[in-house]
Parts: sequence; structure tokens; C-alpha cells
Amino acid sequence: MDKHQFYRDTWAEINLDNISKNVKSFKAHLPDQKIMAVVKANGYGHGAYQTAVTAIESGAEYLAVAMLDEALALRKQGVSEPILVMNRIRPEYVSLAVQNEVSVTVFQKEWLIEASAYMEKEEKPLNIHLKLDTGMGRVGIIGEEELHEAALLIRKTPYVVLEGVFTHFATADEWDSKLFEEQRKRFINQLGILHTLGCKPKLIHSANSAAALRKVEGPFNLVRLGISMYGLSPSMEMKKKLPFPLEEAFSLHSQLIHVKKLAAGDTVSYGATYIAKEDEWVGTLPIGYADGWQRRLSPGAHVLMKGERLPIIGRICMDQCMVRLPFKMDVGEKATLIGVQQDERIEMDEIASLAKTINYEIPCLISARVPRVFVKNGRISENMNVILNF
Ligand code: PMH
Repeated sequence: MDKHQFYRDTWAEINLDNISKNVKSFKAHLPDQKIMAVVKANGYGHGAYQTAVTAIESGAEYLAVAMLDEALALRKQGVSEPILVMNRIRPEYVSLAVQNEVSVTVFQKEWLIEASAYMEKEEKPLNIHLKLDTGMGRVGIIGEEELHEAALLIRKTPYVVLEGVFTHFATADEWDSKLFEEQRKRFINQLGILHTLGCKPKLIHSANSAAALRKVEGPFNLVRLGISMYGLSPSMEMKKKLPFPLEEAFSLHSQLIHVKKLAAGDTVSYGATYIAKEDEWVGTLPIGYADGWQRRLSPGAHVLMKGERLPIIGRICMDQCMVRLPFKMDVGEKATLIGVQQDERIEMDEIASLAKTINYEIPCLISARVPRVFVKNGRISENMNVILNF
């Protein structure tokens, strides 16, 4: 059995050509910056490996993930470019990072002390990126004293190379944010302190997609691109001010598995919340909340079939949901839940708004049950089916 094959009638299509276009657009927008492709959380649901390879082919030079497991998975699949783990790894796993040439994020002096106990026998250096908290309030070195201590410790810890220093913005996607400007200034100030302490990292980075789109100013030489590499705007506010078009890479599709005619008074799904007013054609799609097609999307969400917008009716079940059809359609008819059919489009932002969340969350939540079909150079290049990937 081919582990990449899939047998269900629901799939996500990942257009790698669009990811490539987006990376190239950023490269043209910021010719002096290196690009770090953020492929954590399975590439925001788009497939970490395929996205990473495409981003690298299109001009990115670095990769970033949230945790060591994600970095090791990429190494196992043969990715050899530099990878940064942006969250804390346990000090005892430091040799795994070294052996696999994975850079790690440091924001605690205790971590350096503990980790150094595991490093003495290592042949290769440990590359670290020092994370400074300038206002995100998540992780990072805060204040001058902590910064001094960390810098001195880094300098005297053997086998440690300060490859990078970075911070993360909390409000880069809000056009008039004061905090964004304050964070930028604090970071530049802290970089000055590090410099006087003799710390001169190769990479200095602060920008996420939003900051990269609006071109944050400073002595930075790398941007960490996540959401907009996938063709999505970091916020609705930024969407109106994009310096170049972004091409959405993720689309979601299914096919009718059943079609029936209801009579007035017949009901649909759990709770019988939908009641037919007249004779109506209804189709069943094999996608539900266990696939990340959230229950709260109905009522409200539509699907595209034969280029028309049709409403999902009744409650979304675990594996199925129902669509009101304008006329009888055949089992096997394609439905697009996110994406384009003819002149109609359902954007990720529409689904995010119905789910009362941000676009980031929607592809991340489309679960491993939904196979990914990758399109590269205009044709299907491969499939990913995690369920059969034993
Ligand atoms: N850098 C760090 C440290 C991040 O946490 C993220 C995204 C990015 C870069 C990329 O940001 P972008 O996708 O806006 O370009 N992290 C998250 C997060 O933790 N929750 O949502 C996005």
C-alpha cells in the first residue's frame, strides 16, 4: 500500500507555486534581507517539508520551527539548510541539537549554565539565537541587567556561538501601533548594549510577516516569514495596505457522497436545527469537525459547487456535513470549501471570520486526517497522508 495515497473524498490542495511566488515577492520587496521561512506547526498546516523545500528553492536561506521535534523531522527528511528552534528546548537535549546542526533559542542564563554541562564533549559548536523580550511578554531576556549577565555568560561558555539575536513584535499588524515603534527602539538599544559587550551576532532579526510587509527600519538582516509566505494577510488592517499581492496557497475540497430530496418538514443533522420549507435537494460531504471543519461554521459557511455558493445546513458532524443544493447533483460532484471555483471565491479570511478567529488558525486546525495534495510547476507533485504514514 502506498502510504502517500489516500482513499477519502476530502483533501487540501497546497499550491507550492504560490508559496514560491510569495517568497520571491518578499525577496524583491526586501532585497537586503535574508528570509527565514517559518514552517512550524506543519508549515501552518501546509506541509512543513514541502513548504521548506519550496521556500529554500525560491530564495529563503533559513528555516524556523517551534520545537526540536519539528526540526529533527525536517532533518530526517533530508533538509540540510540551517534551522532555528524558536521555543525553549530542554538543556539535556542540547547534544541532539548540536549533532543535527539545529540552532536553538536562548533567553535564560540558567539554561546556558545547565546546557553547558551537556556540551563539553561536543565537537561542533552550539549555535544560539538570543531572544530579547521588547514587549511581547512571552519569552525573552528583559532589562539591561539580564542582558549583561546573558551576554557575559555566552562569551565565556565554550562551544557556544551567538549566531543571532532577535525579538518578536506584538502589534506589527496594527498600522498605528505605538508599541510596535517602542519595541523597535528598545531592540535597537539592546543591540547597542550587546555590541559594547563584544557580542556581534551574524543575524539580527525582528520582523514577522507584518513587519516585513511594512519594512521595519533598523540594523536587521533577516525576516521571519510565516503567514504571508502562505499567501495570507497578517490582519484585515494589513490586507488593505499590502505592498504586493499575496497568493493563497491552501484550498480545501470535498466531493458529494450522497444526494437526496427532502420534503417540507424534513430535518437535517443533530438537533434537527434545519427544517426544509419545501422540496429541497440536499447533499452530504465527508468532512466534519474532526477534520478541523469546525462545528461553529454552520450556519454561516458556504461551499462552492459548479461555481455557485451553496449554504452548509444543519449542524456539522464529526465526519460529515450537509449542503443545500439548487438542483439534483451527482454523487462525486466536487465542492470547494476554501478556494476558487469559476468566478466565486471563499477566502481563508471568510472562514476565519465565521469561526471568530484569525486566518492563521484555520489551516493549522485542518487535521492530519485531511490528506494534502501538493501542486508544483502547475501539476500534482505529491500527496501526504499522515494517517497511512506508519
Ligand atoms: N517569529 C516568531 C517568534 C513567531 O512566533 C512567529 C509566528 C513568526 C516569526 C512568524 O510570524 P507571521 O506568521 O506573522 O509571519 N508565531 C505565531 C504564534 O506564536 N501565534 O501566531 C503566530
